[in-house]
Amino acid sequence: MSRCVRLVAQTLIAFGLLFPGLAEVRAADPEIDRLLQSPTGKDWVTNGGNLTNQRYSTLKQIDTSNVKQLKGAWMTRLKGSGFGGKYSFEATPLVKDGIMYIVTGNDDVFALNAKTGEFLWERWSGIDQKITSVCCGWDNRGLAMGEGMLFLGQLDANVVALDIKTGREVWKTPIEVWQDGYGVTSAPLYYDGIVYSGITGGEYGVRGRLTALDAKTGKILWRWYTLPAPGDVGGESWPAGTDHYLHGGATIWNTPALDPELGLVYFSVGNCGPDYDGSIREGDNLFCASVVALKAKTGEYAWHFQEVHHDIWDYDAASPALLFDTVINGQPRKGIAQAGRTGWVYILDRTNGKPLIGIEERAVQQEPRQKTAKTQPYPIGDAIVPQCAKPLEGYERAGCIFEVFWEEPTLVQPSGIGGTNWSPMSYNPDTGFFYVPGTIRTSAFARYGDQYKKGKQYNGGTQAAPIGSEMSGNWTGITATTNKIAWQKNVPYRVGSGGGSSTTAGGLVFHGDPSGTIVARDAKTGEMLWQFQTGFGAEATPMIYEVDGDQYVAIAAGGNQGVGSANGDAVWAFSLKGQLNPLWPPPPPPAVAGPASGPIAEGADTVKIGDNNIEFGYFPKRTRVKAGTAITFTNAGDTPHTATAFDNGKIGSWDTGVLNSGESKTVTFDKPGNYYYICTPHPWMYGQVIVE
Ligand SMILES: [Cu+2]
Repeated sequence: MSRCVRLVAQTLIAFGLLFPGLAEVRAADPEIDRLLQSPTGKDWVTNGGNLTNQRYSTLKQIDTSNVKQLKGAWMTRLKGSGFGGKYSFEATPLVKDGIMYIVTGNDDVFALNAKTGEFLWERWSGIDQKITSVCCGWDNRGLAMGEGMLFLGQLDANVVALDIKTGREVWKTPIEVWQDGYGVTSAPLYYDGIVYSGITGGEYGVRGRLTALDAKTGKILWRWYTLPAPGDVGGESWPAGTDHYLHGGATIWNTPALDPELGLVYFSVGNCGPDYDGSIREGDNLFCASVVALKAKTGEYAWHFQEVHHDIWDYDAASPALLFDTVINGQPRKGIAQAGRTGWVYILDRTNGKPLIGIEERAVQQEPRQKTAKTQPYPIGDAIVPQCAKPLEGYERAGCIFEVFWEEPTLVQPSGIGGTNWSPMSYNPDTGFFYVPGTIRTSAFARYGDQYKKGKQYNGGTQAAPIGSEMSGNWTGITATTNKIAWQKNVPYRVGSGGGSSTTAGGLVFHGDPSGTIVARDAKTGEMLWQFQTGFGAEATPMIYEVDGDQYVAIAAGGNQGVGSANGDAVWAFSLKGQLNPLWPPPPPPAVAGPASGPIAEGADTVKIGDNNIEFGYFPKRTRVKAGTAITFTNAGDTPHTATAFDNGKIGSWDTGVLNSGESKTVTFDKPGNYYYICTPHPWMYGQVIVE
């Protein structure tokens, strides 16, 4: 080895670079780029910890022997930002040099002293409160940093750069228009002068894409469309002569990962639109429900792997893709893994997108009207959630994963929200396990027709959970080299739609819980070693950092509107020197679907939707009236809602239609009976009218 090469090698080892083949010569922000390429330690400078999205911290002051002593070091309430029924609080804080940066569901950003929780600056987004393109709760999954700036995507489809010292806006680039159905909920990724952003709108007939922006100026460098035009790679997977490629969804819910040595950026792609109606989009429908790799500099296509062909179940790839290195059959391998809503972890070779352990294409049940795909990929290994629905009274059809459906409601597990929804899994190189959040829930799938209308919901069906069906969750350690379950722990509430996991060299896995607790588990066994009640739904992913020699674990606690956990605006940090005790538990989220519990309003002939700052609910939820009563449904919220009959999964025997903010519709109930209803754009909202 020449002296020069040796010096470079020593420098790389000193920096502990993950990608040792890479010698970065010029970078726009050499320090951040070095941290992004290194194992995560004192600082946590990007959503997934570093470019791998592993969420693995090398800090080990807190370990399996002392984690029981953890207490609150500080707790800060973010002045009511993102506090309310329309919000979820899923962001992972970033920490650099003792300063924490956090964004709320209202896209407001706060800088806090990471040692004390004191405010350093705040930037209120001022975003339009009447945005109608938010499908699934107001949410922002986090920030990126580089070149003295913080970067965020907003629900109004702007990507914004802030001065990291003051919070002052440096640039703002509209990557789309919210009125056309677009928004951003994912945390961007910064690397080597480029900001990569996903986009949402998969339920609004949009055209998904990854957008790369110049970090300095905000100028759009390139866009790569997840819906190929005719003639593009994958264009043949859509019906010829149609414009589905402009409205077929395939949005990006989470932060990409990046391998600088291979020069590739990786991301997971969401569902096709209309979600539940495959009849009008014959073909595999690339790149819906896929993992995609592009050349990081130019956005040129490198490879893809589609997890679900011609998806009609909303089984998209929503959780972030994660890079890891391992050894299989004595060979070092470069892996990428993604936890799907199907309940499987898809483990691939990140150089070429081929399965690393094995994924079989198997023939599946057919429904010609839905133009179903002939085969579906079945990963070798274990699914983390049950993949067959139990029969339920009132439903004629129930089946397992990929069970077909048309207009007759059909029970299927996993549900269309997973398996694993948006929440990130983590990977611990010491155990070789992924730590995967799972939702256990049934969907009653039914298709109906839908017309594309600009900026409006475009679902083509529903997947509401049957009234009275059970909903729960689990945490699973999956062995990365076999895709088999190493350990699994059931939990009472759904996880995987809000918070994910992080893991440490101290042998621990940290995650939040909808009941409000933050939990530490033994990374080897899954045994719960510590829990602490934060006082609010703890449905964000924890992160780990160090200030002045002390290790901290931090989590945002503000609830998740889809799960129904308690709202809040808190950030907690825990350390071995912490003095703060737990708070009282908030009301738990529902573990059974529907309006089954709660008071009945006698004689109430008005129902408000989204009233009282609880956007995704009916008030009263249950009412009892005499036959012949006319009930007036009024949208008192910000978002368009409906009240639509839900009879054992069949919808629409009566319907208010879409009510915009302030609009009302009266429905007369002539016959005695029990009338359940849902909101079709938000099928987790339930109401009940009992007619005597
Ligand atoms: Cu609604």
